[in-house]
Amino acid sequence: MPEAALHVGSGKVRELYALDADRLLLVASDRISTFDVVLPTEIPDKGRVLTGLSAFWFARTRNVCANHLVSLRPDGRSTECRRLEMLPIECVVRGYLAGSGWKDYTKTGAVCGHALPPGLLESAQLPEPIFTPATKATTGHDENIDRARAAELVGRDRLEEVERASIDLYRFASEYARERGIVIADTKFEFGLDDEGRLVLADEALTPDSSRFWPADEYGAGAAPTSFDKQFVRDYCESLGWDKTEPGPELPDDVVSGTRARYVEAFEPLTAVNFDHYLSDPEVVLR
Ligand code: Q0Z
Repeated sequence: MPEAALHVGSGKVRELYALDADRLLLVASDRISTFDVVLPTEIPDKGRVLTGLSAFWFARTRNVCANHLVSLRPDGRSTECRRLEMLPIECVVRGYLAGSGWKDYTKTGAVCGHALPPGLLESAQLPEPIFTPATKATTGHDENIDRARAAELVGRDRLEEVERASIDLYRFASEYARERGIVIADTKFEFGLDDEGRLVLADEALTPDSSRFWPADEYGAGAAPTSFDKQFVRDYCESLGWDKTEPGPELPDDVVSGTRARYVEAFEPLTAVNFDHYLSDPEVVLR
């Protein structure tokens, strides 16, 4: 199998290779970041959980929006995808008031130009999911942008199309996940265009790395819920008094095993696939 593949990009925890002129290989590592720093300790199988979940959602949402997935590789951590012309915006959908959305709301009563009812508590579910686009920052944090700026970047009609697709995808996935014990508080999609100019969902989708996953049984408005996947890592890092600059701390074995278990606990109820079964036959999540 090892075919010539040119490395074309690195994310914090993923790598991108070109297979040929119109195919890319997206590889998810087991690296984990917290407070925007990649830690020196890996979480075994994290890349496989995220790749399997993403592939699962691509299979389930193909009638909501076309996507870039061509095939899931036997290693379970890499996917072959169609090479697209990527749109220069991050398509964030928020169903709950968390992170920068909560901060904006406390200051202005609105989130990225969406006026909201007064008196909402931190983590409250919004009356309707809202679309809050951002620009892709090459360094540091993505920057929220208003509709006018987003329309300048992708065009007015395309913006309407990605907003509808993003909200439809979020509604589908968040309802599905909520019935299985997971709140998807918000999520970030990336889209591209194929040679015919059709909108295609790309990148990873609806994973705990691109979304806030909360355990539904711990969810309540008025507090910041625990993170489904990274809470042990955050708590451990906070206990060290680490200043959150490079380099990050090594993780002890119990934090690693607890965190790996959390990823598997997100994967199994969502996909209805036993994770060991996924490891022996990744395509099970596409069926
Ligand atoms: C995704 C990224 C990663 C670094 C480009 N289907 C596609 N067509 C064209 N470009 C992309 C995709 Cl997914 C594309 N990224 C994000 C992913 C490492 C950067 F794994 N950049």
